[in-house]
Amino acid sequence: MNILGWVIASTIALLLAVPAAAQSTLETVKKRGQLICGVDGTLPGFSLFNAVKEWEGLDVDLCRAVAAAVLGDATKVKFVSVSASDRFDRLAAGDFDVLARNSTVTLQRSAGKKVRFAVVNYIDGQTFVVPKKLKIEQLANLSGSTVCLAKGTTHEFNLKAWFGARRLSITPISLDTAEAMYGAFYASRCAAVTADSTALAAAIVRSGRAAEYRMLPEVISKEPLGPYVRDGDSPWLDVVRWTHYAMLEAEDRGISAKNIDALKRELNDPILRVLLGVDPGNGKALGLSEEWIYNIIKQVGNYGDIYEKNVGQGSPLKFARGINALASKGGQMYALPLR
Ligand SMILES: N[C@@H](CCC(=O)N[C@@H](CS)C(=O)NCC(=O)O)C(=O)O
Repeated sequence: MNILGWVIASTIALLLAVPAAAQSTLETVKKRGQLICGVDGTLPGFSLFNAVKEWEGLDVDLCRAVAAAVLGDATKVKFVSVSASDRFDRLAAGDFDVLARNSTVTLQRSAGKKVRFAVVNYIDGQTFVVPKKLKIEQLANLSGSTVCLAKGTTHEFNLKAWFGARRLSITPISLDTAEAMYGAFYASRCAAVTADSTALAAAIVRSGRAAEYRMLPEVISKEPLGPYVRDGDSPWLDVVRWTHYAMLEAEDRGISAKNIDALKRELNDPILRVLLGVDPGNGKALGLSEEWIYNIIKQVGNYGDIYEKNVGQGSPLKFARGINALASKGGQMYALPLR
């Protein structure tokens, strides 16, 4: 065998011996030309297939922003509804590229598991709703009662922990879906219903019977919600994480869809130059075009825009920014440096 033949033969042997590295979801999404996003689908404010057959919500817009960052087109997303119980298994199995389903970040959902949280995009907490006619004013008054909740959520552990720590008794009634949970509650099968505060408020408003119910004042848990990706795929985790931070940073700097073109022409601010990709680096580091932030903001908006439109003053929910305000405004939303 001559030298060339030997080189070719040994290269082939080497290629066969080394298993192909698993392709990053980033490459898969680019090749497919579409992002597949696992969402709830029935949750006003977060992910809802609405009456005019369009997807809307904060989680939906996060997915659109990822599509804008990766594909330059926020419309190239397919949304898949997924239940609370099998969301992480379906993500691990590859049914979708990112899970954006009001999913709480907890240690045991990530560490040692096949999925990883990418970032926190909304801070929530678990609360309770009761019929006003029961005259229950505070959570401890529910002692000895039943509480409806949804299976596969963080809520059963939190519920038992809160009552257990106070040596109070409580009986959880665990239903398969949110629909079954509210159905059971409206049919008076339980004294209270518990969920993430915002989901609960949205569902009660949507029932059209909000006047009959009261939300109790206690918030019993931290529910930092955020997108999850598969473990072992850091390029993809980075894309999802920095997409959220890009929207936060844009809000902090007053960059919106309306003024971004004008700002792009003002090239004297070095930070803006890096953010908007005039000076390259951020895009290359992520495996994206340098226009990625421009595309997110131009096509989807900054975090404040998507917050107000979906859950804030521009929505039926009218939630104040509260803890979800920017850190620079007293809240807890803080973008790590995009440079
Ligand atoms: N954030 C919690 C709860 C997420 C969840 O799936 N909540 C359900 C039921 S509590 C939900 O919001 N479903 C939609 C709805 O309530 O309409 C978790 O990650 O476990």
